[in-house]
Amino acid sequence: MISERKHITLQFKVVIVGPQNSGKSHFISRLKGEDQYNYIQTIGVDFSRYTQQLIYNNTLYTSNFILWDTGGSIQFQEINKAFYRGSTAVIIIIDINDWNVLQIIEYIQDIKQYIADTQQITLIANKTDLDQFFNIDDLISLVQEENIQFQMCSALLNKGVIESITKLNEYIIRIQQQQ
Ligand SMILES: Nc1nc2c(ncn2[C@@H]2O[C@H](COP(=O)(O)OP(=O)(O)O)[C@@H](O)[C@H]2O)c(=O)[nH]1
Ligand SMILES: [Mg+2]
Repeated sequence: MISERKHITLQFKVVIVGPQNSGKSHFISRLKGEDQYNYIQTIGVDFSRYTQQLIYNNTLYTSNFILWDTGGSIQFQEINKAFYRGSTAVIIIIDINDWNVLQIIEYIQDIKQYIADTQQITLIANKTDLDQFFNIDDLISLVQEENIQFQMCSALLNKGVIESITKLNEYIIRIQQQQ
């Protein structure tokens, strides 16, 4: 007898933070399948939805991401803390050409003050197309120690964007299956 595949629908809030101009809104525009990104500075927070289906352990998962795209620069990090409430995951998008390892780690530590251990952090190093970034080996080992997922992408070239979200989705589903 062929067993029927289970279908589970999930919905989770994901907050996207990072310094101004790191590519957060461009990243989301790619997820939404837009070919052209028209730059508009994000004021406050923009909301979008992204749905992805995955089969995991013979179960079909439909994951509805509610994405909170936060505006503002690093000085306003304090303001973002209210946004983290109730989120399953926090995606930090940085411009990899802009910052060194120390600056990135400091930024992550700052955010960690405001979120619980159960909220997954994914670090996304964007703008890999510019090719001016440092050797990332140190960064990778540091984030692994902190149980943070790491992805690289170029929103401009639409490379690694879907992969980043898929990896996060798989992680969330795995955790959910363990519960
Ligand atoms: N070269 C390059 N530019 C990018 C990339 N992603 C975003 N940008 C550009 O960087 C600028 C800021 O992007 P935006 O998404 O608005 O930044 P936000 O402030 O983090 O939302 C825009 O001109 C984007 O087109 C990328 O991967 N590579
Ligand atoms: Mg923006």
